[in-house]
Amino acid sequence: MKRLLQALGGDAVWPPPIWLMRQAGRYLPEYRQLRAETPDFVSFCLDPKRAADATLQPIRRFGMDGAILFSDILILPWALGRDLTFTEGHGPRLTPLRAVDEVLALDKSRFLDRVAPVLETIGLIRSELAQKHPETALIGFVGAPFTVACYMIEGGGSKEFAETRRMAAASPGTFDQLIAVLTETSIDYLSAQIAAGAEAVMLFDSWAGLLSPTGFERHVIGPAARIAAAIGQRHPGVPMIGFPRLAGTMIAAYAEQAGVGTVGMDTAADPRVVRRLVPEATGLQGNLDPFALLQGGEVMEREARAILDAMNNRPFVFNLGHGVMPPTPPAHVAALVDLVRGR
Ligand code: 1CP
Repeated sequence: MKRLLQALGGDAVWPPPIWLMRQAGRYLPEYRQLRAETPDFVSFCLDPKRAADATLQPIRRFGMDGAILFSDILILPWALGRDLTFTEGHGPRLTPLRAVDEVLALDKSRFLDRVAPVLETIGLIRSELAQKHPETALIGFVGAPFTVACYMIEGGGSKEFAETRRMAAASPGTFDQLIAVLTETSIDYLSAQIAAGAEAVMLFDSWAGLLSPTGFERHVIGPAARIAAAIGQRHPGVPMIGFPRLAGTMIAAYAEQAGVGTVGMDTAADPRVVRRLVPEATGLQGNLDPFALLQGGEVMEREARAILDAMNNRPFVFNLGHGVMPPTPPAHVAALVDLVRGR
């Protein structure tokens, strides 16, 4: 069995498998070149040949244990009929969603047709992996409902997501309906990704840490538990990773109740403490500081070894605490892979 799938299945594989969030992206010259051919980012994500190529670039260079589908968490709202553009330097822009009518108008009947190119991408990736990188497993993903709702309501990125949190408090009926639609469509989308060839799936809840404990239980743990239960029923044995970023002490409740087999730790989480907080059976993933990777050398080595020491003899997947930063030298990534593999 592929080492990543073994670890996600609950085995303490050592040395641990490694892949990195945002391992495909602007720090790679070959990515910048490929990306320049399609200035529109949504079109790039929906171009199966190019998206498969972007997915495979870090695998060809570093031989990671996991390949993550090249796409974006905002393709789901786009497929549900929301306008989406990515502007250079500003990140994503969506038409802000503020009214219950707009939730009711989300096009749940045709969204799977609109993501057909993404499913085709998955098939292309799997065939190249089978031929050239038989040890690498393909990870599919969605944004978790709360994080996707943040971008849909706010209309783009934000530090505080004030409108989103205001809606959750002031119009809980509307907010819950949006979360419910995102939960149901995420289940169908992940299920379609698995049917197309994804071997594991991940839920990115990048903004989970904005919520109070009660909000976290309701909008982060609740939807994750529904998604994990449905995927477990439809696709027994396909592992799921949940990443409730900046969850703090709520990582314990998430690990116990969300029903995902593996929990991603963010940069701020202390792996020695998390190890004690979460049940033995839960796998962990993370959490090297992306700035330590950017720095490389002794800083990176010291930080990476501390994580490895804390995770010894536990089902574990080495990763970053958040995505690779664009100025990161690719040589630092190669050195990290060697270090984790004990070479
Ligand atoms: O021009 C470019 O190349 C755009 C940069 C970029 C890339 C490379 C964006 C825009 N998205 C992606 C790909 C991507 N996004 C992947 C697949 C590639 C990989 O990981 O190797 C994945 C899994 C994501 C997930 C994603 N998109 C998240 C969750 C993880 C996280 O980083 O917290 C989020 C929050 C997004 C939204 C998004 N898309 C892009 C940007 C710049 C952002 C962040 C916007 C913001 O809040 O500032």
